[in-house]
Amino acid sequence: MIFEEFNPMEDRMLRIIDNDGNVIRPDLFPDISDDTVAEAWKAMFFERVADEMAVSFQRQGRMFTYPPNKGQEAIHIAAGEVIRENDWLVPAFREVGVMLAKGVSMKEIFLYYNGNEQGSNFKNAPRVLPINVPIGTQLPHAVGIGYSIKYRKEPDVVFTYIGDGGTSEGDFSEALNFAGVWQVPVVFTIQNNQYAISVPVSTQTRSLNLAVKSIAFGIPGIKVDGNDFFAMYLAYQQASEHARTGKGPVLIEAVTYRCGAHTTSDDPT
Ligand SMILES: Cc1ncc(C[n+]2csc(CCOP(=O)(O)OP(=O)(O)O)c2C)c(N)n1
Ligand SMILES: [Mg+2]
Repeated sequence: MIFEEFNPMEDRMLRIIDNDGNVIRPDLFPDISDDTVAEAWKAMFFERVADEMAVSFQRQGRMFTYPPNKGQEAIHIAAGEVIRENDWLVPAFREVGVMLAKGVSMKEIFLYYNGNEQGSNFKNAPRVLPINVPIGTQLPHAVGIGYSIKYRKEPDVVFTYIGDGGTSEGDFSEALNFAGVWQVPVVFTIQNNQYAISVPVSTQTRSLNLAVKSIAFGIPGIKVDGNDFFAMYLAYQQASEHARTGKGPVLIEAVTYRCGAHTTSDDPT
């Protein structure tokens, strides 16, 4: 299990490929077919293009505020390859790729960012909650769904998302506490894109890293290179297996970088 080797107290980060794409941990390389890798690359590329289109539509005055996903695709598509049809997705607002993988359409996402309520009515994507902008409030919902899965003895897992800044919200701690106490099947991902609007992580928290926050709640946590598709795939495989087999929740810190503005309404300079 990677959770023992990458104890967040030691501030180690799971990486399988280096920045040039060389495999640096062949022993950890996930069991994944060439077809799946090709499919994942296409999905990342699709997300990137769709995302750039959304920013462009906003700049043309054809869409309202939009939070770009650029740079965070490996996290989303690794989750998309692992998440099952009956698993739940409880998103924040910067996970377009996972939503697409669950069957949400780009049309629905564009409708949402045009302020049309039909953009939260996912016709072909059951078990996906709407985009959630009030920071952190999605996590208690994810834990509640996890509780119901456990109560009904179903084999499903909840995938939920929050940003680095969101970890300072009370909802984060409340959700992780209940998840730990109840041992619910929830995989929490912190997308650490280094900033909360313009607040860097260094002024957000004095914590050694964000994965280490799991320890106080008695649940496994792991810091992963969020730009390394294979590392994220392995982390999601093992975390969802852990949750699905009744061993309780997992907290993944996915270290990435927000390449775009916080939203199209913000000035990244
Ligand atoms: C409760 C609440 N407070 C403030 C905001 C305004 N707000 C929107 S996004 C954001 C920062 C979020 O940063 P982070 O959690 O790191 O996620 P990221 O945007 O980087 O994906 C803030 C403060 C909000 N939406 N909800
Ligand atoms: Mg952030």
